[in-house]
Amino acid sequence: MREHKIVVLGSMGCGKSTLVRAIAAGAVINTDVHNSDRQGADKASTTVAMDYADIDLPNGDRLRLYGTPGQQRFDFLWPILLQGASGV
Ligand SMILES: Nc1nc2c(ncn2[C@@H]2O[C@H](COP(=O)(O)OP(=O)(O)OP(=O)(O)O)[C@@H](O)[C@H]2O)c(=O)[nH]1
Ligand SMILES: [Mg+2]
Repeated sequence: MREHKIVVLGSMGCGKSTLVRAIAAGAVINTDVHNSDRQGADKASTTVAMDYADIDLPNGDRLRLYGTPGQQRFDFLWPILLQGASGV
């Protein structure tokens, strides 16, 4: 079995968490909280740590899917989440 770590990058509100939730179709680690940054994007909630899901692929491999936070003040998390990634 091979593991594939994929990280979803993008600006605030572009749909990273929505993408992870849609692909996972099951259990997801979700760190969204009430959004108080209305200048960044006028949306109800925002990710403050990461999104995560692991998905079993049809060939037996495992996809480890991470979503970054989008707010600029959480930029420091991007290189941490990118460690060991095979795709973004
Ligand atoms: N128009 C449109 N909006 C969508 C679609 N899918 C998701 N959205 C909306 O786009 C927004 C994306 O929000 P998130 O998935 O939280 O975005 P994010 O990139 O995780 O945002 P942060 O965590 O705040 O950086 C939400 O308001 C969704 O309801 C779509 O297919 N079309
Ligand atoms: Mg998000």
